[in-house]
Amino acid sequence: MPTQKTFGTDRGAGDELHQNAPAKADADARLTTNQGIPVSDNQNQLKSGDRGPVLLEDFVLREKIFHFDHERIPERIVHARGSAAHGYFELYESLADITKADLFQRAGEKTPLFTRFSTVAGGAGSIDTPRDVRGFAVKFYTQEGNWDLVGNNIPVFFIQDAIKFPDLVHAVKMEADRGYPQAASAHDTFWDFISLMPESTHMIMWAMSDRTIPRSFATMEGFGVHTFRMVNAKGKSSFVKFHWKPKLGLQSTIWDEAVKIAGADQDYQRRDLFERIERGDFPEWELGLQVFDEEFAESFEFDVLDPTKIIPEEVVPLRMVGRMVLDRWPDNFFAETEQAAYCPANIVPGIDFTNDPLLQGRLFSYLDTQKSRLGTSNFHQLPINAPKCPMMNFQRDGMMQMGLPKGRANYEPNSLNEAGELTGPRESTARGFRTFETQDIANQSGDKLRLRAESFADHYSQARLFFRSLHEAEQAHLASALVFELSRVSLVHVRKRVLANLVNVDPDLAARVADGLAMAVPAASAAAVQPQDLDLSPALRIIHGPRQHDSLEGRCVGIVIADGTDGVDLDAVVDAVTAAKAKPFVIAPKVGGAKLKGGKMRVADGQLAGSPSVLFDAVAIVLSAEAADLMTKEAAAVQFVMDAFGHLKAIGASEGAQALLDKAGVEPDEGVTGLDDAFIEAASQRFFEREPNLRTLA
Ligand code: HDD
Repeated sequence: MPTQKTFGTDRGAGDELHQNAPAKADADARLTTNQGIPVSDNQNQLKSGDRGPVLLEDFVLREKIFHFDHERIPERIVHARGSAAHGYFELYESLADITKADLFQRAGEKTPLFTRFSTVAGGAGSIDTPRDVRGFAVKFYTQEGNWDLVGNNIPVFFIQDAIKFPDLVHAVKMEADRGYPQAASAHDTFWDFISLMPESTHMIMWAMSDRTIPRSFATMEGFGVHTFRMVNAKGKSSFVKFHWKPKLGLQSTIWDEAVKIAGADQDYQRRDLFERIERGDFPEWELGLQVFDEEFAESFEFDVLDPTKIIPEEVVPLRMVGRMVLDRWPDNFFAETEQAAYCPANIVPGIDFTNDPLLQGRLFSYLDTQKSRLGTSNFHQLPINAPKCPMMNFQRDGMMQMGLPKGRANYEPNSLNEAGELTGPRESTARGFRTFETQDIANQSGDKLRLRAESFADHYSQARLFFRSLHEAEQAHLASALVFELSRVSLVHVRKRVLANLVNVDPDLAARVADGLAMAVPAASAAAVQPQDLDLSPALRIIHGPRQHDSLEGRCVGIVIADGTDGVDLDAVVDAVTAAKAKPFVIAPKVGGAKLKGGKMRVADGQLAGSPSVLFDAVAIVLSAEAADLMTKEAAAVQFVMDAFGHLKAIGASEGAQALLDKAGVEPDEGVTGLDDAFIEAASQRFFEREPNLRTLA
């Protein structure tokens, strides 16, 4: 009989592990099973003899593998790919005039929150930078319960009625028979659905614009989309639309850049959010309210219950009421980000719904999906979902009950105490949530009907408003995005139908897209309501709009060095970038660093081949003439400069770097500078004038 050997604790494969392990923080910390039983060997299964077979009685192995086998939970049906952070909302001024919501009463008060950003179409493991709408979901842990503002980075939606949501999502996700494409709208089924759904036209304008290829979560807007209500202590209701405005302004990428980022860093936006928080550059947004009354709602030319319409900021200006700061990364991605259960039905006294038919459908969907995703009706007990205020009721039991409700009473009212008085939590007519009762324009009822209100029928005027309000570079991007997407549509009748809808939006846009497809412009599709020309809304632009960010703050500058780089030049650029509150990132052919002029080694932050310029907002090339000559034969270096130029970024270069710039086809313009102040000034912009000479845009 072979002698029993124990590997791992004192010899064998486990030994190496132990040798490499860092010093234990707590020498008494014992590894145990989930039942608390101390584990003696975490390196080897229990075997009969040293070469097997494995014994079924090894409960340590069985428990560990069993738990591992069940580590995944169903991913979200939509918005599966996301990243989140903790933070707070700080109120500027009391909003008691319009709402009794507790979080909006006391100026300066901070309310903790958890915010998750997401893409819509891709699975949990998909890339961060597809052309897609971004989810923008905020869970406020208020003193009167959790309020979830579950919005997007676009203020309108594809459909007007929730009954169309499964169709929309099926159409955009990978196609049913072939299982692709992942995280992309450029395919037949999406455009087939869209072409048959004229109500989606306004949203399509936004989806094809630069809004859906944001530079960072920190540089995009958020919107509650629907019209909500606020109700004050006197019971007066106002309508409200919620906006989040990024402190760093609106910044987007170029489509070619977004595609290349996907290859260079699948986690680009997740990493960006994490790193901003890590280095203390906390992402920040202001909360703006568009508040209006029934009189305005009656007179406005579109239905305020229609989620495919905006109210231009020029018509109802924003009241900026507070700011959101994200300052803490989750301790555990699964426990917090993955298990976070947002639900638009989570609303607090002082805020209320309207009859927007899309919102009403959502109120059902999210609670339902949580049960399927998190497996139990007790998902609200998970720390990330639990309210941070007292929570008391008589709901009991259910799978995975974590609480330990005490006492005999599990019903209300009850009088089980000796004095025979009513005890335990009771409903509160004074403080409890009461649905706003008054009949007004947003709360009318009538016969039971399955129909779309006539007031929802104008599908084109606001699409035209959006397109025509954009800067001409953005218009060209939008038209080119349509050409790209429709070029991936193999069904010619679908392309034609989309073009026919576009004629209603803007004949010039339709002609540009048709030309890009080498197709004829069809006649306009039949419009239920003839589109009208509305006053343009400059607030909708990114470029030269009110939220263009003209400073280097929060941006990242890639600085290329190599052997022979002048350390004085390098330090000057690094210092200037840092002083401008931006992040310098030094790149060398080898990550260990480069030998500067004079012989001193300078460690790099990244390796040239692994740090392409698509990852940076602007680039500086600090090279000696000899190094630049060598780099003309280095594809990663040439591509670095070529892409920076092609993506319209500022390029600051030392004199010696000229050979590399020439090889990369860089032509002089305002964005190509030396390493002086002109570079810092240029680095906060993109040079859109460059673009027509570089690529064919529709
Ligand atoms: Fe939705 C998730 C935003 C319409 C059904 N939605 C989800 C998330 C966001 C939105 C940000 C991710 C939340 C998170 O980070 O966990 N959804 C929107 C917006 C909409 C919208 C802004 C329109 C204005 N959604 C919508 C409709 C329905 C749903 C009309 C169904 C009728 N949405 C869901 C869902 C999800 C979801 C299936 C998937 C995962 C989840 O809820 O928790 O219930």
